[in-house]
Amino acid sequence: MLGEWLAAGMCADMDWMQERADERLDVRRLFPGARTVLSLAANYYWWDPNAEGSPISRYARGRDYHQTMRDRLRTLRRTLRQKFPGLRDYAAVDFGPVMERVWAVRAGLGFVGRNGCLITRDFGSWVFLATMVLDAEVDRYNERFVPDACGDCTLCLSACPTGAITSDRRVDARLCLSYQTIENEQAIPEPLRPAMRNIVFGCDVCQDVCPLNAAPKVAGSERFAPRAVAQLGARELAALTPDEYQALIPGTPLARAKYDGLRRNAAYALGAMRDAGARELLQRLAEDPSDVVRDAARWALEQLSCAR
Ligand code: B12
Ligand code: SF4
Ligand code: SF4
Repeated sequence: MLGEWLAAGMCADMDWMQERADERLDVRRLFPGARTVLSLAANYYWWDPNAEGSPISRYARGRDYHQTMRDRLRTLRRTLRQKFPGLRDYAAVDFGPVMERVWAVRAGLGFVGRNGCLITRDFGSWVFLATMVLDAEVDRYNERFVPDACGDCTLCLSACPTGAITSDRRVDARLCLSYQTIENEQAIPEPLRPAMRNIVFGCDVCQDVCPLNAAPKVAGSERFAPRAVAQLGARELAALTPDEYQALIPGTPLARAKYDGLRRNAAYALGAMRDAGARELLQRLAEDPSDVVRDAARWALEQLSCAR
């Protein structure tokens, strides 16, 4: 399935998905001697009335989850090695060449829904995944899989603002606003921009509409609590100064978009929302030294001039 997704070009310009595809498909190539895969999920859902309505997707509102999950993996490694000295492992969160959702399904943590997300029984899809490969066999491995609970529902398919979800549960990154706002460093393709209404970093639309996410539980760790940046709207994000950026963004997932990428996204969002109150700010950004910010602000100003 990964091969078809790559061959169809659905990974957009994420070349790193192509480069180590053989290791992704077989952990024994990634970690010779692999005998067991442990799959871990952590609930990150958080309710903070000041952050509801933020244009930043939920996963990115708190401290960078890579660090939190790595810390947890380190603790697990220490515990395992105390009990089993000499045990070797390979551990990964997100960036490692590991099919984390596939392993989570095999480990019985959940199933992959029509929106392409791993959905757990207890926490819906608001979970981060991490994977640890061991060079030893466990006594018992999972044999009970979580059944598909999508049934006849197709809410995520119709809600996706860009039609990025295919009928066979794949996400075409080229059309996905999560990819566009996080990974794409160039201008976002024009046909997708009007869909960026209140979407500045990441996208939660296909998870927000999911009935299996209707009763979320708040995460147990303060590390997932939204930071001050989650109280800002698209206008404030577009207007961030370098000093404000330094105070608010490092240590959160938002740092991946960098200063210009974040302001670029926010300018598109203001244009998509036809926010007339942002005209002056957009006029200033239309003269910004950054090409991507300038272009986004000019596009946004054009949207204001066609506003009814
Ligand atoms: C590339 C990537 C993206 C890309 C492409 C998304 C995609 N769906 O492929 C982009 C940038 C768009 C993206 C977006 C998001 N991502 Co992302 N992403 C990844 C990454 C690095 C690789 C995913 C991958 O291999 N894709 C290729 C496709 C073909 O594989 P797949 O997604 O695993 O899906 C296949 C399998 O699930 C398989 N399958 C389904 N059921 C079964 C059953 C069995 C038995 C088997 C064998 C296979 C199988 O069929 C699917 C289609 O082929 C993973 C981390 C990792 N290393 O795995 C994080 C990861 C998947 N992302 C994550 C998150 C949180 C997100 C976002 C929610 C962030 C956001 N809010 O904006 C969105 C969600 C978008 C969506 N609807 O999927 C989490 C997923 C958490 C979850 N509950 O599922 C991960 C696991 C990161 C992590 N460590 O927590 N992401
Ligand atoms: S994350 Fe947004 S753009 Fe991507 S598939 Fe889901 S709803 Fe569509
Ligand atoms: S919205 Fe419906 S179809 Fe989509 S993942 Fe949730 S239950 Fe499945």
